[in-house]
Amino acid sequence: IVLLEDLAGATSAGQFEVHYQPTIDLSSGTTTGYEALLRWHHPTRGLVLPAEFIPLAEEGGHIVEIGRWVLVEAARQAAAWSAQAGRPIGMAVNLSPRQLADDDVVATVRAALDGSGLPARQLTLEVTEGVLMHDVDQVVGQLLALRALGVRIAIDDFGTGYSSLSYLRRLPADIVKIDRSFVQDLGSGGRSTTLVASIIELARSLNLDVVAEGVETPEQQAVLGRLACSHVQGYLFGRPQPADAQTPPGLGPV
Ligand code: G
Ligand code: G
Ligand code: MN
Ligand code: NA
Repeated sequence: IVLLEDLAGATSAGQFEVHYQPTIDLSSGTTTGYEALLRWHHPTRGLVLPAEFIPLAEEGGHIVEIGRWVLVEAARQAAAWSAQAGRPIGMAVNLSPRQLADDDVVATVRAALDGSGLPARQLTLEVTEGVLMHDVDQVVGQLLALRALGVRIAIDDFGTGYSSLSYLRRLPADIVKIDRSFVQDLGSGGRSTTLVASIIELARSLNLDVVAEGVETPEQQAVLGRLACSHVQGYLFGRPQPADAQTPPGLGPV
């Protein structure tokens, strides 16, 4: 309850910080972009992770203002890294259901792009099955309008929902992010390897890019390489960190 009240002034008080986790092209080993992951430096509680405050911010509606700030910040950072690297650096930003249901979301995204100069194709918006708990036609309409700007849509935590295949049918998407629970079990002899192989194949036939999340071991990386997974994310390649703690993406191998 204290947290919910504290959320109201947190954005203007500068208590939020974006951490960035690299996304790697598995065949070349280069960083192609980053995922923006929000952190809250609470004045008395210290670091609060999104699992604790995003649900509250959803409920209280603060997520719209917070999300706007994240988009502006992340787009600006991606534009700066792209200039530094001399090549396009992508940025993925998580959008919660309430943000996507907001009438202003398209204008918000466009403003973040315009303000930063980041080309729209370098921005990915990540959504989960939760968005389908709102009016499906409205959500699909918003996603189509966002895509019309040129941004890409990723289905996050893919495979964990009750009807992941139906999201692929209903949501306009460009990327699937394989949930880390599948990746964790890779190579352990269970069914996960077959499931991940199937997701990658499915994505390929639908012309979608794939990002495997939560890669922590060289063994998992090797299996994903054999399965020709295009992109990976995980502690093995980099933890979410502040921008100034990152190796600038243009400067040397990752
Ligand atoms: O590292 P991690 O604890 O950062 O993230 C936990 C969850 O919080 C993830 O499911 C992620 O999608 C969500 N999350 C992180 N940053 C943001 C954000 O800026 N906006 C929204 N809506 N969700 C976020
Ligand atoms: O739900 P979403 O995919 O947006 O959130 C990503 C979450 O996964 C964040 O909380 C991030 O910190 C976490 N994460 C990223 N890489 C790894 C990893 O290799 N292992 C584990 N356990 N968590 C990870
Ligand atoms: Mn995500
Ligand atoms: Na995810």
